[in-house]
Amino acid sequence: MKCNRLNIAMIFASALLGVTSCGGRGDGNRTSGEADSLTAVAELRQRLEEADKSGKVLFGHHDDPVYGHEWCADSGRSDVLETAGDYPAVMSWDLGGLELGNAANLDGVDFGRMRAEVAAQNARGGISTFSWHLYNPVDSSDCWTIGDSTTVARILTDAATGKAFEKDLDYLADFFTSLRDADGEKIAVIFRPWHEHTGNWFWWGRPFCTPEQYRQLWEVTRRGLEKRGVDNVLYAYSPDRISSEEEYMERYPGDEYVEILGADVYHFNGEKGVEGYKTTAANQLAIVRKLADERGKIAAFTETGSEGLPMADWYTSVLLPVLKAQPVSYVVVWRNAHDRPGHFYAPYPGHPAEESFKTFYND
Ligand code: BMA
Repeated sequence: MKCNRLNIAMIFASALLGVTSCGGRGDGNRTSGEADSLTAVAELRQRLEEADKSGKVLFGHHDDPVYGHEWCADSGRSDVLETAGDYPAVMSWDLGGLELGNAANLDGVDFGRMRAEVAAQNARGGISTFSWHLYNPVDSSDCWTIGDSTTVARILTDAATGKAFEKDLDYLADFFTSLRDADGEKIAVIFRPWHEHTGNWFWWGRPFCTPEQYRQLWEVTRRGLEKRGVDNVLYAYSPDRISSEEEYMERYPGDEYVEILGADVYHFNGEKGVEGYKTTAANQLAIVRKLADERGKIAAFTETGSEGLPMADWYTSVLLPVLKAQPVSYVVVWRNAHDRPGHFYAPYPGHPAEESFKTFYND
């Protein structure tokens, strides 16, 4: 597909409906017959591949339409919509707590509402992606409780834990297969399990299992979901910051388990300074880009952001140059918590970063 704009365009949801020639369902190069012959998941893959090659980047925000800075559970709202003027092209969600049979996830998002918002996002032409901050199947402690380093091994070898994990997968499979459009067809989405495993903050992190055990965890997860009829999911692999291709690949589950190669890199205020983040993020994305191209995979910036946006021009001076240097299919910034005033990654109306965010969107 040919794109006539060389610079990055942040494609938001309405653009995906066909206003732009890149990545949208209204792509003039594709006949309706061709589109109809693709499964939903093949079509999602194709759209992401097109976005990935276009030099444009889809913008994503976690929990975008269900709460924002100082509002919660309203309908039709979104801090991104109320600042940039459009819903994000990608909405990110988390399934942590679903496996306990809870009605809402670990951040209080009702799963029924989430399901409805995924359908609304799909109807707008947007995409949804899911992470899973699941509770420990051994003792139901949260994912940041890392005292016991045997959990992954137990999922794989201990009958009782394996059974508990199979139950977790039952809940997950029921949820994924319940994502339906108005015609009752399954909606294709992205799933990004076992994220940031190169860090030491989740029980599946590098210090707490071997590379082989981590790979097996992916295998039981993906094969377990497939066995339960989940055929509407693309899988994303997303290490936290690493410094080499070898490190990126050390625990890679294998090409048969992954469609999207991602990276999570945050800009921690003061940690490394602006140039430190830009260099780290650019290096990371260059590794992702190279490996994705070699393997025929989609490249994505699966999580980033600057908490509280202390720099009013963060979107234009920091994130935009990183994406221009190394475009990928999409970028996701984390949530705007309604109950933690400083915990937000997209601006809200009246925030000093609003103007920079609009410029970023227009670019
Ligand atoms: C973290 C924070 C937490 C949240 C978790 C899962 O980065 O936002 O408050 O519970 O993600 O969404």
